[in-house]
Amino acid sequence: MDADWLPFHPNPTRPAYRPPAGAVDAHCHVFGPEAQFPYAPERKYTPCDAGKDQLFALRDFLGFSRNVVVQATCHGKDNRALVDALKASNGLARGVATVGEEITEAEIQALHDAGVRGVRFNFLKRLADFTPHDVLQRIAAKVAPFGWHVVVYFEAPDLVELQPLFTSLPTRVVVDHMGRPDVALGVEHPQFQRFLQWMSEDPDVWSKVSCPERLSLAGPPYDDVVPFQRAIVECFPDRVLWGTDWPHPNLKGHMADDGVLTDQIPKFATTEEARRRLLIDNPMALYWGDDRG
Ligand code: 0GY
Repeated sequence: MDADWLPFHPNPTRPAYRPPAGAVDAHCHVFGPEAQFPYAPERKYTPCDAGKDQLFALRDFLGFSRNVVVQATCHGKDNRALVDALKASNGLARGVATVGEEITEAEIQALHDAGVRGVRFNFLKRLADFTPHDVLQRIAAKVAPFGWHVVVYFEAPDLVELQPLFTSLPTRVVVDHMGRPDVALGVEHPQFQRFLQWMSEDPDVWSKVSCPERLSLAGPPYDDVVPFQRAIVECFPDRVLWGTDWPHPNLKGHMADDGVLTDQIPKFATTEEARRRLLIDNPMALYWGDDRG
């Protein structure tokens, strides 16, 4: 299978906005290299190789201190590339894995020791095959004793159907990319209001205010997504995370410039305190909290 999407930006802009010391890029991926870490046979797309050294170089270039590396569907339940990156990071990266219900306690412990702090459930039909909800509940029950959370990736119209599952999970639930709102509908539309309502009712729900490049209709610098990001950051300052989504798998049409994405941060996190929570306090509590005694 050939790569069927654009390669990551070869030469991102140096952002004018400099993140505070200790800032975390809390959503990014590593892909391969395929020769060392083959892609999963059941994958829906084949990415370009995007290894840990390139990720860590981008981190330094943009002015971030740490990464949270999220397992993407193209590596399936084979977390070796993720674990390899975490181990090479000198404690500066934590991870979110994909696992099956067959995982043993010893295997969870080994992932935990490598720096994994969550599992990801992916509900996008174009990315992953359906997994019965009782299987997902059993996975969540297995990882909950380790203090892990569940990262969920879904599209806004599916929240109604998925909310009972999410509410039943015994862990925190971290939503990828704001639950992919339809930007054309606007923040006042019941679809996005339902998302805000859910967050306000359930203190265990967090959201990443990431991926404007996937949601925007206007294109860079993605100003049409700012009202959505800003609404979530202002309502739930203690439960928001941000990430580049490097290397931006499956982007078609244009490739995101990670410097442009970084420069977007002050538009929706408009105070120094909001940015400190978004980029340092929240991700540190979620991913490095057990390091602090
Ligand atoms: C993202 C978004 C996408 C891909 C994946 O696991 C994945 O393959 O999450 C997407 O295609 O929208 O967060 O990287």
